[in-house]
Amino acid sequence: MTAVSPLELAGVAQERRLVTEVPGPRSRALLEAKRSVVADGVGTTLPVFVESAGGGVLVDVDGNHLLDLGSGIAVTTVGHAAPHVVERVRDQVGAFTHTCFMVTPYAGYVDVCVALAELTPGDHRKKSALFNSGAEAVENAVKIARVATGKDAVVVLDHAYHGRTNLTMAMTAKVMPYKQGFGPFAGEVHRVPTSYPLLDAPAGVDGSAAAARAIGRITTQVGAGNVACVVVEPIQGEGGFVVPAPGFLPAMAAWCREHDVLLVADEIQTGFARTGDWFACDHEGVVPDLVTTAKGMAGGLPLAAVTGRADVVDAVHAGGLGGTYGGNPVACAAALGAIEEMREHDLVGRARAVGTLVEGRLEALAEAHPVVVDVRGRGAMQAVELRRPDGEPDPVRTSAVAAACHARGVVVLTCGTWGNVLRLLPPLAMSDTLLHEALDVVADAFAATA
Ligand code: PLZ
Repeated sequence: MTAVSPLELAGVAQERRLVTEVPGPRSRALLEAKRSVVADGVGTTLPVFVESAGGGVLVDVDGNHLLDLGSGIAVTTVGHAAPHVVERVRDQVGAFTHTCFMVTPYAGYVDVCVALAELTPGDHRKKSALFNSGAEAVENAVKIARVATGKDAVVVLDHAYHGRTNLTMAMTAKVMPYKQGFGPFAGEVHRVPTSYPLLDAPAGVDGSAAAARAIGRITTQVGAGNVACVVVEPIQGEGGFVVPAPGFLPAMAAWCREHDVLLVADEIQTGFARTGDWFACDHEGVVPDLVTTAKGMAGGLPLAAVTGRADVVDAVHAGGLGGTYGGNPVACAAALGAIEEMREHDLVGRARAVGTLVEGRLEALAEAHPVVVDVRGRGAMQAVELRRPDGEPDPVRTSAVAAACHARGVVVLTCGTWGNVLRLLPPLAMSDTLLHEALDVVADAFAATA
């Protein structure tokens, strides 16, 4: 699929067009207003205020058309206003907006759980519970794992990101900005080394050696008999788009199985077609006991889930899981629409094609600019890591490149423990033509900041 035509674009012209500087005067005025009433703790990557969006294009209040290589942090995988999402959400809002599933249920919630059981890794019997945000899903996966195993300890990896709530802050690695000053954090969270091929090189290509290192740490410092779950992002998101060396995840999964430890895959950023599989675990045939999902699942509406082995999920007593809004009917309608788009337009295949295109362009960048020391990712989740000639991370150049992209009308995001990774997460509704144009801009941004 090279054209965008199968996906409705909400009347938004699919082009980059700048009519003012970025941000323009209207956005700057709104930014002033934001400053006076919105908490400073809520940051802004690029202060253009959006008025409409469709396909791969954001239109701001000044009339600028920006190309979106961020998808609102991996959320608008199907585009910003995909027809099945819009249609189902409209119908649902017209019918009813809320009952609370725990009070009087509705079919949409059950339908989403059916889809989750079908699509998540493994063909065992699965059950799900729905929540509002990724962090809430991770919290609940830990609750379930603790009840199901009767154990307390949670093992997480270096560079992990799992959220901003108290437990998930403890699980997240990076202190600034996520944890600084917000402690004390939840207990019984233990961090072990992960597989980071660039930094582990040359041994880094051996995923089983990296797993042995992690397992050694768990064994000596936590004790397998105390561990409820090991939580992994199959490709790390905020931590730097770190793809573990082949064999790492299968070895961790095998160790978990052997020791009555549950493997929780946090697929909140990687899930739902993003990586060119339905889930990133599928790539190596890893079947986790529990999977957390959110983001791309619901085409922009807030919805998250924990899906897992029925016997594990059902270890929790009735009433132990829930929340007022979890699995809100409008969000469920959006998820059903987003999944329909993914199935109808083979967005899993499209993500692979996007991966090939983007990776090729990034490899060319790496050849031209020695600051790019690694090109990595899978499918429509690709990144470059930037380091100085002395090998130290280069967050300064990374932000300069991002700023240069923004000024030219292309939205890109950074990530990584050292802020030295430029990541690309285009909507899968974006055409090859627009992707190439956006990548031309990224290349210009590298040249302009050299
Ligand atoms: N797990 C793997 O990527 C969210 C956070 C951005 P919520 N990532 C974007 C920010 O600065 O807050 C994420 C994730 C993984 C969990 C989460 C948390 O999901 O929906 O943001 O709570």
